[in-house]
Amino acid sequence: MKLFAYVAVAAMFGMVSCNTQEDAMVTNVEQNLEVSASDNGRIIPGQYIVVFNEGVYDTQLKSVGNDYDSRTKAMRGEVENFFSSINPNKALPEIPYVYGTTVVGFAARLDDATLELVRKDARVKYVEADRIISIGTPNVEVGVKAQTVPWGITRVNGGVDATGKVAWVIDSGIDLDHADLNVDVARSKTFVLRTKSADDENGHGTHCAGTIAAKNNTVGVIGVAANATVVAVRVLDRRGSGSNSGVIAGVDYVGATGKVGDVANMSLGGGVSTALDAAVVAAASKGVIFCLAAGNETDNANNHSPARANGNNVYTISASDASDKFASFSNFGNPPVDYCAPGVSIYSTYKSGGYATLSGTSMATPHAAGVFLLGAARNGGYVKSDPDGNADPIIVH
Ligand SMILES: [Ca+2]
Ligand SMILES: [Ca+2]
Ligand SMILES: [Ca+2]
Repeated sequence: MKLFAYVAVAAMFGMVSCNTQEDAMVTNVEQNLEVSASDNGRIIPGQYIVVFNEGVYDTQLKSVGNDYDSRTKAMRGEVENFFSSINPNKALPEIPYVYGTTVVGFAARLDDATLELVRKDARVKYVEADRIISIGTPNVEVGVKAQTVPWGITRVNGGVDATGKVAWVIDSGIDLDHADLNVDVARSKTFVLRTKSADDENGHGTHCAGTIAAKNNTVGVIGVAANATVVAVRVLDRRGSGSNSGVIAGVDYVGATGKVGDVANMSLGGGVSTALDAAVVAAASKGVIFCLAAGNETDNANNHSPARANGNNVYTISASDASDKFASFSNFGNPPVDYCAPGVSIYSTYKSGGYATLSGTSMATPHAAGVFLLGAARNGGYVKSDPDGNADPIIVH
């Protein structure tokens, strides 16, 4: 296949697979710095995700209610107090993100001495090295045509009106004024540092949004849950790169702001991240249905986050082609994979008002997200040639 809209990175590097997180993380920092040849999966030197033990800040967070901005503001104050308490004579470190809804914690740039103090503090559950998450640059066919029904929409019994339903697309943003999408601009938000808009400069997020919910009108495509509202939660930049810490911030926002019955789409992934998995499971437990790409490494999905996360309302999606054959690139393994969905040569909306054909579990996942927006999922037969020997059900409405 020539197109990989989703390129996760874990296979290139050593993984954290033990429970002694802190030591494993530090070891991985060193290993990864030695082997990193590109931005994909690279540890972000000196940047860490810190998760507090359950309950440490319950009292403070309860007093501010459930609003995302209030919770993150309160949490920022607590994190600043935390640093004052462990390091009273030192200036605050740079703290790009704080989390107050799903995992409770923060991301910060830490020198080695401060990192040691953080790791030893009794309030801290674990510390992870932050990493780059990156998606590949796909080949793109751009143009506006009379409305067609892409094969995947037909396969999952989509194209059903879902006006008023809401899908959160945690990705590169969404083309906010695309004529074939209903974007909730007010609730769209960017978590990419030094950007102000959730508008999509890559195209990947807009493509996912179109498969979920493109309008049934006279142009372009139609989504599985046609005419539904999409909200851009921008965590990837114009190159399709982001950080685990930024993705967790996006999940935290959806966990605080999403409503029961909404769907969240995560067509991204990377190495194992305990914090990212925990954030997804916690957000989903509040009633938003999360659909996660299995990944494109022809690997066991248990080696990748958030694909390996399991919990209530959490579904991991592998990819099939138009013949119901398992896509050669798709990750596998049950659990965590729950359903297979169309992910090869998928035509959908793209940045700047365009349309494009892409392949990947990134494209399969929004088919599942659309089905869940329409209601309960059904088994539409089993995928052929599933490499784990346990054929995944193909999701349909
Ligand atoms: Ca359309
Ligand atoms: Ca699962
Ligand atoms: Ca399987």
